[in-house]
Amino acid sequence: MASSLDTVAHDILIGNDLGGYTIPTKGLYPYQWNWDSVFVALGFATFDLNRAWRELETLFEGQWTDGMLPHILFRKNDPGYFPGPDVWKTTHEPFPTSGHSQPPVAAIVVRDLYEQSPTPENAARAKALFPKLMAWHRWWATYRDPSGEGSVAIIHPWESGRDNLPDWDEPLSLVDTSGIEAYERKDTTHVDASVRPRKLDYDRYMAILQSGRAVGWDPVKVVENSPFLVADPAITMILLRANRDLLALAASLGIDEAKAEIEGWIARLEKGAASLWNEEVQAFTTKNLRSGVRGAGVSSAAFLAPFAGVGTPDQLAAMRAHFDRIAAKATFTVPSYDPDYPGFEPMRYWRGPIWAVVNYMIARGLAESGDAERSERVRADTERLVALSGFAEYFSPIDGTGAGGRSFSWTAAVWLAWVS
Ligand code: 2M8
Repeated sequence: MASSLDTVAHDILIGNDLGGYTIPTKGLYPYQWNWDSVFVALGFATFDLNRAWRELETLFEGQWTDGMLPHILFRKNDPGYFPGPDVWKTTHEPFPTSGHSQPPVAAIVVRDLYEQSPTPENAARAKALFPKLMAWHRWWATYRDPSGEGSVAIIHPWESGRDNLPDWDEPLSLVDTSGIEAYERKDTTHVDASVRPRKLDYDRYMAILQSGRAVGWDPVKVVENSPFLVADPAITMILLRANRDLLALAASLGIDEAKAEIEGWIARLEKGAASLWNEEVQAFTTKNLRSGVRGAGVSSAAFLAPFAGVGTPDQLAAMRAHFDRIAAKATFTVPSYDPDYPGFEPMRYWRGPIWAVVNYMIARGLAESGDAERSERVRADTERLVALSGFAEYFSPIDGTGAGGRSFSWTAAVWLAWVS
């Protein structure tokens, strides 16, 4: 029988549905976001599979001709969000978008939806999305491995989805902000500034955005021109996982001609993920491709290794040791950043708070790799957080306080698909 929180979660998804696509939350994020929509589809799939497919289909309406799937789709202008379409100045038709991408979780969920109900009708929908997924994954492979090491490089912290992660501090410190245009933030009119990125971060975000805009968002020139170019273990591992699911989907759908190309991507990403092992931190961390400097602490990305199917036995043992140390210290798992690291801030966005969608991926990987105990700890903690603070955007790992936007779509979706 559905609990009252299930009903609330269901109503949040319905309430944030603007007609075939869903916004993350009203006010703060009034557009369709890339990885938010994918998790939202998982939530819809628990009560309306047709609507779940629709979410993914509308998301891919934003795909560029070069294969890139943007991080925001601006279907209609909303002055409550900054930076909007007039700042990005992209040329996608029939509606504008942002100029870079976000974590490529879509193939994972397309496989889930198809396997939930492998009818001829759902096979047709999966087959229609398949070439679009291929084009997006090919875009990452073509343009985002400038080091040739196999890891995925991002050109903006927003592309990582983990906007103000402490690991971006060093690469961001090299970004020249002297040429930025005057701008006015809108996020801090919706939520408290103390739980959002700082002004200095936003200045740097704007400088990077302007560098992409200056080259017309050309995929090669963007990488050459960006003052920020960092290999991200989270995107590397998510793309690896997504390619494994894409390969399995190709096999179920009988699309044999895609096999060799996807296998090639998988081999490269396995090498790339391995290259991000940081011996000093004993975890997979970021790498600044401009300065060579490695991320100095353990972020939640480190725990995605089982989800991606990477890590030697020693590396996975080190990951479990970090998990147990952090779990003993924090009341709730999994903080976005190590509470023992000086850059940790329990309420400031991606510098410490817990995100239900990241917990979902971590727990799913742990369960799949046979670690039922740690997986259940993450699930139960997520359940306690929502019971305590509702469907917040993110939560303090120390006392469970909710922060950011409320009635948040992906928190509700993950609740329905996994927690409850
Ligand atoms: C946050 O990012 C946006 C920019 O993309 C923002 O702060 O304006 C991040 O948490 C990101 O991962 C998420 O997709 C987005 C919408 O929930 O909000």
